[in-house]
Amino acid sequence: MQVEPVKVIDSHTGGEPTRVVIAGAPDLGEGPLAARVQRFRQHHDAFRRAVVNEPRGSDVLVGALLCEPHAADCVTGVIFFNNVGYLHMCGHGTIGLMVTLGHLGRIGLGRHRVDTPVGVVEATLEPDNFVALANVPSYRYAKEVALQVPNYGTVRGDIAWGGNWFFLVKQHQQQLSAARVSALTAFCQAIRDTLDREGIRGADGQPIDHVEIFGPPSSAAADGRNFVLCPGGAYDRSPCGTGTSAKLACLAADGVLEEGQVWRQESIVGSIFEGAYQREGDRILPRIRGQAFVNAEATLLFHPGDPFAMGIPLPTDGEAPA
Ligand code: PYC
Repeated sequence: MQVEPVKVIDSHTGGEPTRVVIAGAPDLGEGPLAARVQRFRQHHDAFRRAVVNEPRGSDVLVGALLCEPHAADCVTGVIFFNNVGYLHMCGHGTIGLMVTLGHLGRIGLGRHRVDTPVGVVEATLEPDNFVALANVPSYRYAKEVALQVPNYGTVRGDIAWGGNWFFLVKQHQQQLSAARVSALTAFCQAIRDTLDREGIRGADGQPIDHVEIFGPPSSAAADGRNFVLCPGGAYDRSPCGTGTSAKLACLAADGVLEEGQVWRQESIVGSIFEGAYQREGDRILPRIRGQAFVNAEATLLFHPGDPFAMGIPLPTDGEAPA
């Protein structure tokens, strides 16, 4: 069991929390970050649970473990994780990370490279806690895949990569309002269960672990609203950086958003990310801009007599996390 205290800084990006581990993390060795995630998963998964699961954390919390970058000229490496496993990339988390590094005085305003398990991303720290993230190349993998979803009937959606795998649904009977979070969660969970049952996956057989549904915005300040179900069952309070990248890839593929044109994506709690893209071959290069605030500096303590010092295990713990 972990005994050394762990230093963390909490922030939120459009309402979605990120907990950056700045000291006390296990040593994951050297090499590409994709290999280091495997070591994290195989040898230190209890640390993940201890940082983000109850009783210290909650289902919605995303953890960010800082590590030495492998790629050249990066200000840091980062591995994102949540209540059930590891994220390939995290947009809101990178925005929170940049504001956190700024808060610590480790970076100044301007452009910085960050190493992640799915490649280097660039993020620009701007005044007033805004961050513009140049995310990984994104693309639509499949268009209008029809699912027979128990209790909901036929649901059609696109499969797209935006740094994580998404199933994106434009047409449905759901009203997107914060008061309907339970119903929206049940709908998206039923979609994800169907994807799993039918063996529908992203490229290289990767699980589609995020479901994103769309509706009209609540005001003229945005172009659309979304609700995003994350892998561990929580919904994203932010408009989801990787989800907005996947959305941009679909808008680009449908020819309804021009290169450089801004798409303002509203979340279910009303926060907004601005997104735009440039084409690169058959991919797009998404740029996502949002704002984050540091809201706690804390030390996580591990009492030897605490039966839940390493977090309350979920029923899925012990299964291979995504
Ligand atoms: O912002 O990319 C994101 C994200 C993924 C899961 C939660 N937030």
